[in-house]
Amino acid sequence: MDQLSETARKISSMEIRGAGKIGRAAAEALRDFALNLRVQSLEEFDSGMQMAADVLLKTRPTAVSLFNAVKIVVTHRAKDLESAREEVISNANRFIEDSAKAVEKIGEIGCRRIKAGDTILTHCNSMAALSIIGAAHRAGKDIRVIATESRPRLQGLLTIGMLDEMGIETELIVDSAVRSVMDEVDLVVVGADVITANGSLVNKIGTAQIALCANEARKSFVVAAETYKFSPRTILGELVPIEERSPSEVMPDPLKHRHVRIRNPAFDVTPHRYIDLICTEVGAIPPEMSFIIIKETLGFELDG
Ligand code: RI2
Repeated sequence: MDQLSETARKISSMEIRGAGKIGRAAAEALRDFALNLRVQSLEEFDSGMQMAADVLLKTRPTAVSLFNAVKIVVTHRAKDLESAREEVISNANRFIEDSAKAVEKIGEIGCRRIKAGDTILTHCNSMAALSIIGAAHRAGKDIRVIATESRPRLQGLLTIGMLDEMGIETELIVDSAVRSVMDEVDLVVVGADVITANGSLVNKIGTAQIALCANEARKSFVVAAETYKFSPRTILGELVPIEERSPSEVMPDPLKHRHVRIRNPAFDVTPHRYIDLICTEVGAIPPEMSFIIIKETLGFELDG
């Protein structure tokens, strides 16, 4: 339990962050928990796993990768304790492996949309988006990247570090400079925390403004998202909860003003009409096809 609580704490505090990484960390924590769970019956095993799942699910309410990873790992058809344990462990290992392969495949698929000499704008720090950018660079397309700072957590600084490691020409801008540089941009490539059944995107705060700018300037807006970033529950009519984080992330010192409070929504919603393409590991799709992706790859949740 200690290890599981430690993973939950790290996800909550964003020491472990990025939707894909959160899913993989949850799968790893559940695998290790299952391995060490000392129980006598299948029922006790299932309720122990459910308790562990609940601890993880409480950490970040928006990222559906967490929910999908947990569901994929704990779902088993075994009829006895040891087979259930084995199945859960192999589910977790498969999820971790598939997730890494998916990110690579997205790079292969998405980089075909990038032309030699393109300038790409990206926001926050997405491994899936960086996979596309990295694949384009390795294909010798001579690209340039403009990365936003991504207040308040400044994940843009992680992005510029990774781009620099790859040897890609990069410029860092403050979030409010997006419109000023948009005329120089050929396409925007961002990651995803959630894709809904109607193809809308929930991603790091600021993404929706960037999509509006791109639309107004007639620039392509591309999303990089593994299929486990799609939300099955949105087919059932559920809205995606938007995580509001601590005001101290925006301003470390408490405000002296009595009538002012700081708000810190971590994500926003980009309507599907501003999205040109979603690159997944099973293909590049228009947002309108999201419903089909959910039905075909995540149908497990539709029974309740
Ligand atoms: P990958 C991040 O959320 C960003 O919003 C990013 O676009 C998204 O996860 C996907 O990241 P946070 O954990 O899975 O920083 O593509 O809040 O790495």
